[in-house]
Amino acid sequence: MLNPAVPGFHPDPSVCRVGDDYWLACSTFEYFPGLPIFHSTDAEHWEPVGHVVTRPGQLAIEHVPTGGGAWAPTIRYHDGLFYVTVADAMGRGGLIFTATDPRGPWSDGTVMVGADGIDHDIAWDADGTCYVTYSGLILTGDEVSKHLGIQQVRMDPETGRALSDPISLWSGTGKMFPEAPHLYEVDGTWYLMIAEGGTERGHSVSIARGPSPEGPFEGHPANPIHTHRSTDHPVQNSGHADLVATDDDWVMVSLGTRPRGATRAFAPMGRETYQTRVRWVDGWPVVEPFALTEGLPTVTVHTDLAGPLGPEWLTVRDADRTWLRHEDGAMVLTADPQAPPVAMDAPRPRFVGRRQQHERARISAVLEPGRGTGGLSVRYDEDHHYDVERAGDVILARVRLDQVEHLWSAPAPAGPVELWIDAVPTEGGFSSEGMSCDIVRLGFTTGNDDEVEVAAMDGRYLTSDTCASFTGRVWGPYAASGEVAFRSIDYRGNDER
Ligand code: 6LW
Repeated sequence: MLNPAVPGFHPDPSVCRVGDDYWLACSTFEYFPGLPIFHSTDAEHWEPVGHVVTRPGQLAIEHVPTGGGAWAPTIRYHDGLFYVTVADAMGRGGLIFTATDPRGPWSDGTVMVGADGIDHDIAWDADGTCYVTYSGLILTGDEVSKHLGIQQVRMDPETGRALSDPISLWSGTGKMFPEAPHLYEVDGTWYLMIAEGGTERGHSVSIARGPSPEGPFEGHPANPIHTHRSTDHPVQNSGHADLVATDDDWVMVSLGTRPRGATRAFAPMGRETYQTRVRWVDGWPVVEPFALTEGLPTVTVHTDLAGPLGPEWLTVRDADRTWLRHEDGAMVLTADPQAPPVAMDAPRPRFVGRRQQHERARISAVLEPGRGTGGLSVRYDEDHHYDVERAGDVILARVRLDQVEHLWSAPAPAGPVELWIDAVPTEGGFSSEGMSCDIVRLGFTTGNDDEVEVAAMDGRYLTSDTCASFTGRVWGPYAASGEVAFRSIDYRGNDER
């Protein structure tokens, strides 16, 4: 099967089928728009078709900490309505969104009461009773990070109110962080599939079965049904899975990372969506290992900034984007006068970015002269980003790693300037560079098409293994002061190994 199925940071995938259409949703944390929806007619090739969260107020991400916000949706269909359940972590809490068309618009989101946790699954039995099964991780208060295992309530999906007290269900084989529960009824038997081991290198998928949606569940004697831990598989951290039946067999979607370097320690793009086939043997699913697809073509995307940006362009904790406009064929970003001295240190920077989706990637943007300062950034979060910026008559390259800021500079050419950021995978080997995933080059192109590299920085410090597990690199233009006009943006990526 094509892998990655959805490259770039698209973790915690959930999938459902309605007729001949398959729909997939992923986490987006502090980014907006939130919870992308993908469509497929073959459960292998996925096309972005919209987002659940497209309006202020659907999530409360404006002030969530890094990695807070939209965690782990479940997408399901019941009685003519699509449902997406999700935890707005450190925001509104557990939510139920509904839509008649998964392309949108989706509802404002109903807060769940009585189902405190994350990774809410939603399922119905033949009588129409609704069950919300979730991971009982406590996110706030004195017991923050305490884990109550896999829990379940009966739920009124219209009001969001639990109709029963939480019951504890089978919670795996004893690995840490039992989460990502999903319920399935297959030929009269109920299956409870979960992730356990944590979303890093110990991640795995386990399953149990029982006579009812409330159990009791008996664990598969051959758990985990899927893991890549301790293997040399190029995709690691795989887990947090969902299952869907196709005409011929079943498909499992799962998150995974592509760590690189001599010891495969660093994954620049964070957790992506992968997929593989599943067949049922003796009443248990057998999951085929997934393989990376070789020889995919280079992807080039030219974004004309005269008109509105596509849905792949994200802002950070910011749903209104009043500071972004299109004028005279350019995109104009207005800086925040209240911003910190380093614009990309802001929790809500005047930045709009797209995911890095390839191991070798380059982004470039033509910056018009005058009016203000700004540039291009590759961001993991407000404490970890690399920027290339035009500031008056100099081009700055900046590395921000927590309290450390380092700058390089070069004279800026007159007139419009093309800024670029280039992620170049290392060749491996046991040199310092070879131990890393890639080198991130920051520079500009002169009017004579000469490339000037202002700085080259080790990319290991912008990965899900060093910054934080949940998101991935997002690259794009930002404004630091005044107004900054960008004429065009180009992205080029490939996965040559
Ligand atoms: C997600 C949970 C997890 O809700 O992290 O580590 C959370 N695993 O399943 C965000 O991805």
